[in-house]
Amino acid sequence: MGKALEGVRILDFTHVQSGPTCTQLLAWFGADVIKVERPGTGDITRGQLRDVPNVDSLYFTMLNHNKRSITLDTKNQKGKEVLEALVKHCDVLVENFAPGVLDRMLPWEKIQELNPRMVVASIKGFGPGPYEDCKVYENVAQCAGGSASTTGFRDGLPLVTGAQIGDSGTGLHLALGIVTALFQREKTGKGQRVTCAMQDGVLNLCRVKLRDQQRLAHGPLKEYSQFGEGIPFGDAVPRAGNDSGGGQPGRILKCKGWETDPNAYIYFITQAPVWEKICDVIGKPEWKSDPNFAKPEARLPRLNEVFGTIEEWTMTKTKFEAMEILNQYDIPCGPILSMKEIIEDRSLYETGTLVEVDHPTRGQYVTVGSPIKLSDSPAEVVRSPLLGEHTQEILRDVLGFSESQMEEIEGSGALGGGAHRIAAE
Ligand code: CAO
Repeated sequence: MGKALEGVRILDFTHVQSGPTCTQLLAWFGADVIKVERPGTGDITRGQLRDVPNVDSLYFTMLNHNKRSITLDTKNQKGKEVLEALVKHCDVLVENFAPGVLDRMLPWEKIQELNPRMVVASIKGFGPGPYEDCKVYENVAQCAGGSASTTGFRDGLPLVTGAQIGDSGTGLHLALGIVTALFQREKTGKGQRVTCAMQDGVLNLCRVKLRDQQRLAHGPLKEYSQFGEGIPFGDAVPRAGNDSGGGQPGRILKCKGWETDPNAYIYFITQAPVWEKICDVIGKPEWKSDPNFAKPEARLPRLNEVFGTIEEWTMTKTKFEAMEILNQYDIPCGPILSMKEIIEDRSLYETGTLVEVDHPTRGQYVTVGSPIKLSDSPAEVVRSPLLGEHTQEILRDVLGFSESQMEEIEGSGALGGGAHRIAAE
């Protein structure tokens, strides 16, 4: 059996992170992703945060696997003709330009005229409204989508998170929108526009905080530590530190070695069904019948005492020892893993979650493989393309241009004066 998205061809105008995560996902599942890049520079991330001189950055390589690259100046007359030919030969156009750029490059009406089956998918920072014309990067989206105001500690600044929920999160949303539109096209024969605003994507991932905003009207949020500390709530959802966002209270607790190891911690959840086991493990069997601790509701005002006592126990164990013991009793918990620990975990390579990739100019590096595993369409990770590596191949094999047509296009400067050839060599 072939790959799930085999036969789907994507015209990829994405750059930086949000859009490329989306098209990388589709490429993993077998779509032919043709990344169109500006001659000379290409995706700006090729040169950003470089660790090795003159080599595509990890920023770029880790977001652009399994794609082909063509350099094309879409502002050049011949380049425009190539672009229109590509539209006719592709199923989906994906872009995350600043607002208005695609309309200037190739308006929706023109795309429909060229290829009524085409799905056009866009990421923007904001949806229609007061901010629709704004350019947006990851942390702007985290701030505008409600994440930053609810992340961090009550007495500290709003915090952005290391998880790229604005960029990669929106890319994921868009990928689902694209396959959904393709599924509908099977029935209607028509393409449609798919749009995802990064603010909306972040908010979708922060919906439990919007839940809490509405619960505030009916009283304090008792599972928040500040309730037990007697600190009144204001009119907006506060930052909750490491409190669990759900109905089972949780905290990050110190483990053996925390004084010197910044990651010697464990996340511990006092799940109600295993409360009695927790009491036994931490040496507090009397809490099982104590009215102040026996029932979840009774524990809520005492979370500092509960977790303080549990922490006295976790501090006698390393995070891995604690994990091993707690798992025997089905007590939900998780070690705080550093990126160093993750990259050294061989079991993640066995599942394809981490992958070692060979790159012609960089050598070997590690990347994150597909977190979505399809039994009949395994996602093999193929290195990212060099700038313009597939320009000739795409003009010839996808668009069917003859040698003389290709020479004419090349002569017009639309491909960047041969820069693609040099890069490919
Ligand atoms: N040939 C010729 N011109 C090209 C081209 C090509 N192959 N590819 C792009 N361009 C041109 C565009 O046509 C546009 O020109 P005009 O403004 O004259 O029409 C120009 O490049 C700029 O594109 P851009 O606005 O997308 O790039 P930017 O650096 O100004 O902005 C960003 C970058 C990310 C802020 C903006 O694209 C954006 O807001 N995108 C939407 C939100 C998003 O995805 N943000 C996440 C990025 S990851 O953190």
